[in-house]
Amino acid sequence: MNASLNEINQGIIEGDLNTVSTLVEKALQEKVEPHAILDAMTSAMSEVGRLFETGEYFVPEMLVSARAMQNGLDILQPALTLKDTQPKGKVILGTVKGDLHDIGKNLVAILLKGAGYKVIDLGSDVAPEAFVEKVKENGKCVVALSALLTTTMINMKTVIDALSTSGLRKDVKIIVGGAPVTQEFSAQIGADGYASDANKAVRLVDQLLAQ
Ligand code: B1M
Repeated sequence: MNASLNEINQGIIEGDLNTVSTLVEKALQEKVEPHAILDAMTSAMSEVGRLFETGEYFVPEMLVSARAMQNGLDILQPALTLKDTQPKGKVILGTVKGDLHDIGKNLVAILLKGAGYKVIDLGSDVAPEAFVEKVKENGKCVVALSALLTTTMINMKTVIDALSTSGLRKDVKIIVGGAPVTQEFSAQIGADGYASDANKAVRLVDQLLAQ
């Protein structure tokens, strides 16, 4: 990792809120490849997770690191997004009920926008009824569900069931992702596909809409 990427990585681990935005801005000015900046940022969050698991970090430390990461993403986003293109399709995206983790979901949103999709981001801790309402408003689309907790991933099935009960399941393709989610779980709950990271989520949406 080069020196500026290393500084960004450390800034996120240490939860250095203002420094991270400034460093990302500087790296972009120095023409560092935006995806390399993103990789340095996501690997910092994995390290934060490791520090939490080993008891060196607690929830407040995780929270400031997450804020530093989000500040950096806000600066990076324009460099990863296509401008003035006709949308290729619509994606309704959210982290499921009970789950506040939104960075992975935000990354999926940024890369989908970057690939030319219109993204309707419902945020985190989203109730199944909110997905149903948005699908009713928007018609045929992709519904993309994120979950980071083993205790909330089952709420993805609740969303799928709510869409089926409302008669909307046939109008949507449903994709799922997030650290505890697997291909097997995706098949088990009746989703149309699983992606292990945000880049793969974009490729999966491309494939599903091409069918
Ligand atoms: Co939380 N947390 N957290 N946390 N947190 C994890 C997830 C955890 C693994 C940490 C650990 O123990 N090592 C653990 C979960 C254990 C489990 O269930 N197996 C955990 C826990 C336990 C908790 C609390 C319960 C802690 C507590 O209160 N005691 C609590 C729960 C709150 C709640 O949600 N109800 C909690 C709270 C928090 C904070 C609020 C402090 C903060 C989140 C802030 C925020 O998001 N705004 C936080 C953080 C930051 C983390 C870690 C450290 C980092 C998550 C992250 O942003 N990663 C995390 C540890 C870890 O992941 N190693 C942890 C970076 C992000 C880019 O990766 O989100 O995985 P990720 O997204 C990836 C892929 O998963 C995928 O693409 C991305 C990469 O390209 N992906 C998709 C994600 N969504 C996708 C959707 C798709 C496709 C791919 O298609 C739709």
